[in-house]
Amino acid sequence: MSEAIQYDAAENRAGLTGVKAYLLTSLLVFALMMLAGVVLRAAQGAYINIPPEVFYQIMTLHGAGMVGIAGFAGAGVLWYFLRQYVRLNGKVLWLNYFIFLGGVVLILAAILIGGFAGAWTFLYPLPAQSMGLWSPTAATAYMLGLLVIGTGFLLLYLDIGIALIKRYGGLGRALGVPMMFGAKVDPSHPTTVVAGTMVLIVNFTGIAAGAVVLALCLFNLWQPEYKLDPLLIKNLIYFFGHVFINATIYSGVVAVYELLPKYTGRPWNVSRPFLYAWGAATLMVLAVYPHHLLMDFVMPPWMLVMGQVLSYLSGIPVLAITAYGALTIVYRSGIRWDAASACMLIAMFGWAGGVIPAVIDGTLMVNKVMHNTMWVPGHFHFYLLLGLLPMVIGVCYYLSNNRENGGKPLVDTAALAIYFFGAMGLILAFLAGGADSVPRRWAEHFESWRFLGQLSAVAGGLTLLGFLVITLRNLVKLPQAKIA
Ligand code: HEM
Ligand SMILES: [Cu+2]
Repeated sequence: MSEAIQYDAAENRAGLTGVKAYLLTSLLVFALMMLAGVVLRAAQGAYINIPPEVFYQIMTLHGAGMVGIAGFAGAGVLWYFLRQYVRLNGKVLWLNYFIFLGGVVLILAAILIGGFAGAWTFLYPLPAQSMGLWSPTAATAYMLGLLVIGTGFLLLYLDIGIALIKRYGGLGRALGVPMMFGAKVDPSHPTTVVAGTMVLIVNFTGIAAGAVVLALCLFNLWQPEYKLDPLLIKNLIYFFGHVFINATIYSGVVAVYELLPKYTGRPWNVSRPFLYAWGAATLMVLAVYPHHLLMDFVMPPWMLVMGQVLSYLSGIPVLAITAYGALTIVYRSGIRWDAASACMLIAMFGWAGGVIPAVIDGTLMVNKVMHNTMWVPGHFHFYLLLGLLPMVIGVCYYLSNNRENGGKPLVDTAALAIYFFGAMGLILAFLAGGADSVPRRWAEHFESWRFLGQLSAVAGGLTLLGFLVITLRNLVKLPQAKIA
């Protein structure tokens, strides 16, 4: 069922250099965007003084840059492992790489030259009504940039989708649907194929919705008499945004499924609970997004109730089955610890830890108080900094160290520790701000809030420092690493 795909030399080279390019580009962009984040926190802590419109430009850059590169890095990780089981096209991987860069240029121009500062969520009618801060051209460049990036991703997913269908005779089979409903469970069906199929289904849907809403907003920008329904637009944007950022983790988690078995010498086989969890997540990730609209009282009540109830259910099954699987596979396995295997365990911690404040905020009564406070950046920085990023970093280390085997240089251990504790400090200060009702997305903070900003500026600086060392180490080793 799962004998590995054979690639010829040229295909192999295109694909594997592509994977390296994705990973290294991601590390560099993550580092640059972290610097932007530290600047934001330093400004909120009044360590530095920047004009509010510049704060919002940097915030837009940080938000859009981080979300985009998170998706890009997740795609690189998923692609690398999935190509073992289905025949993926390295040229399409590269095509998406260059389309992505093209989109980035548009977005950078919109923000840095055009002064666009409408936040990565481009909530209608903000891009069109800038109160003179940016022109419709700048807003166009920004939204066109997102549209271009989305198109690249859709092409990449198209190739993945075709490959999955060719190999497994349908997406349902790849996801393991027949095995959920009675067919004998085939333990050799790859976990990565199940996860990859889920990501493909949800992210294709999410990005397609994103493309629709971007096209509508672009049209409105140049034909202002063509009015849009703000509530519908907000629903579409958050549907897209929720799915896209969640899909980054669901892509990255295949690293855990693939690497832990290699480090422990124990297989990670699919089981019925595993398939149920991923099957349920496929549906729920698409339906949970109204938890972003809990304070929009004009929403149909049933949707808000669905948003709350699914918030409890949506993330939990896959997280539980993965965390449980990870713990049982590691327990008494005599696992070989190095930077890569340590990252996988940090990732499980960060993902699980970040889900807790997320679920709390998905509760209507809590959201009444916590909505748009620092609690929100608190939860998503938790599972992105300590969940997704360790998955990506771990894969970089795994590929960099390949064949060198063993050895855990002190510098890597130290860099990871600094990164970890810096990120924890940053996250806890965000959450403490949330508990104190400090609003998110405010350029200027009251005197009494500044201490938390200063604390996080230092913690964020440490995070960046650790991450820079990690980046440099991989920048030196990964390009020459022989990977298969
Ligand atoms: C050194 C690390 C980081 C620092 C210091 C940092 C700092 C910040 C700050 C200060 C904000 C604005 C908070 C506010 O609403 O007032 C923010 C927002 C945000 N950050 Fe980070 N961040 C870091 C890493 C990351 C990472 C790794 C990601 C994703 C992979 C990320 C994604 C975001 C997103 C999506 C927003 C929301 C922007 C918006 O509200 O429009 N950040 N960050
Ligand atoms: Cu959400």
